[in-house]
Amino acid sequence: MKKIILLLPILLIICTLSCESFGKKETHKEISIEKKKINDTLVKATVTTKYKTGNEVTEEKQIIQGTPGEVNTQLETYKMQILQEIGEAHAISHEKESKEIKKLKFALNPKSGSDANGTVQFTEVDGKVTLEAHINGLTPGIHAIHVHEKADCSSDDGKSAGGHWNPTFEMHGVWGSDTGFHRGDIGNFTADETGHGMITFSTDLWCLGCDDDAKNLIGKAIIVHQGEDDLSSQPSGAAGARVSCAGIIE
Ligand SMILES: [Cu+2]
Ligand SMILES: [Zn+2]
Repeated sequence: MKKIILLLPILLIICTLSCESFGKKETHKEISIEKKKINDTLVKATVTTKYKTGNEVTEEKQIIQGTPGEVNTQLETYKMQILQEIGEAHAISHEKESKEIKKLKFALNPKSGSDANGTVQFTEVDGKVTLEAHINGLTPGIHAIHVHEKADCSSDDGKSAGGHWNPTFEMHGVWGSDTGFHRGDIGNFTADETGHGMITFSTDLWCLGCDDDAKNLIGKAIIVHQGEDDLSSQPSGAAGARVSCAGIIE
């Protein structure tokens, strides 16, 4: 009995020395990496580092942009640094790869005394732009739709939008034709008996806000015509009045 009483104080002292780390809060670091492909040559990686100490969480974001090779090299270096700093055991790493999607949507407004209204949406994924237009209030039948050169729908007849967008100085024609075509020559679509029409169109010859003037749609306009594009008359297919207009702006 006497022996036990003597031992107790010694045990307590040992504990205050070696159990100090018990009370010390550990910091966990959680890293998530999100890679987005902007186009074939450009990748953007967002590295989010979360530091968790007890209930406290702080977050740090770092953006790395460059060619896929450059980004991967930088990410590897960064990951090595973190592992050295905190030890593999405490690092939880998530990696997610996704594609950057750009989306723009505009209202198509009636022109030339028509009732033609609707929406046009552009989506860019992986260097390819898709247009989707829905129009109501058209006369039933075939209508032309083009990209015109200026995002200016201010005039009543829509002529403020200028002529067909033709950054490559080619002839008006069928999209993809060997004899040339405007980068705005989308073509025709049909409105049903209720006056509704829709068209989808995809191409890698367009972009939304890139540096290539021969591809960039920003600053141009979408025009829907009263008539059909004959796909041969110069300079614009003899498609008649401009019945709906939308500026493509960022
Ligand atoms: Cu046109
Ligand atoms: Zn044209």
